[in-house]
Amino acid sequence: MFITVAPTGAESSPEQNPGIPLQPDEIVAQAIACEAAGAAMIHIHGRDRAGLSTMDLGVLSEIVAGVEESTRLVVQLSTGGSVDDAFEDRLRVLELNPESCSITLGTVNFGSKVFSNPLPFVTELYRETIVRGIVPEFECFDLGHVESLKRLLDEVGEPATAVVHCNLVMGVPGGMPGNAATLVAARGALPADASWSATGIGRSHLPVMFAALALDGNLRVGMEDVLKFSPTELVRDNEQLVDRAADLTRLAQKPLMSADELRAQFRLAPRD
Ligand code: KMH
Ligand code: ZN
Repeated sequence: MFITVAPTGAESSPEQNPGIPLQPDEIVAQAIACEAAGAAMIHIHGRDRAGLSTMDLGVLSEIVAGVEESTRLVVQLSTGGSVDDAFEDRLRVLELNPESCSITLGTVNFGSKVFSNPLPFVTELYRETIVRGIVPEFECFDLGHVESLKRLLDEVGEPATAVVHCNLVMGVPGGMPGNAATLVAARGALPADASWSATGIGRSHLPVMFAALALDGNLRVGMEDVLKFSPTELVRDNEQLVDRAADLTRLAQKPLMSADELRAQFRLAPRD
């Protein structure tokens, strides 16, 4: 199995947790530590100088260049951005030809905001990944998104490298709850042979991780999803979260994949 780290996200602020890496050099430094702790893939969001979400290609390129120079992590760019990012900016991210990108399968309430993903936009994103040879990670925030994924695959065809990889994002206020029963249902509804990981937001982080391990799933952890390490303690940095996930994985006696092994599983070209 493998661990993805999502170090930054688009919504959280340093006031909530000063450990979130926002600027490219901070993200790269945490990426290096996370790879050493056991991560194989990194899910990247960009922030501007003020620390707000940006999909500026210059910022994203700087992060990608730094991560590629200092680690072997599989690079996944977010096309989700923040709830406020425009469709055209989210689509333009693919011009950077990352190895992987996220694609969310439907619109979902996101706390008091709306994370908008109309199906024509989702389809356009997906078609572009096929043209460019990018491995999509299908983000499912709700059970309905799993059904939309199956319809998308039926309509458009298989992904660029024929690997269907999904991430179940659980516990967003407005999405599916982060608990074992829902994970069992969502996992059961995925296309046969799909690769999958799960991530629990906030308080659902540990229950989702335990349930995913029990179901032979992969894990996504990181400060995009969780800012408290325990009810009384803030997360120090992303390495701390990857360390804990790697410890649990070892306890569960599941070998961890390296980034290059994940590349091979995703049928991506090997990196020099
Ligand atoms: N920030 C969320 C609204 C993704 O990266 O593709 C969307 C998100 C999903 O984080
Ligand atoms: Zn994200």
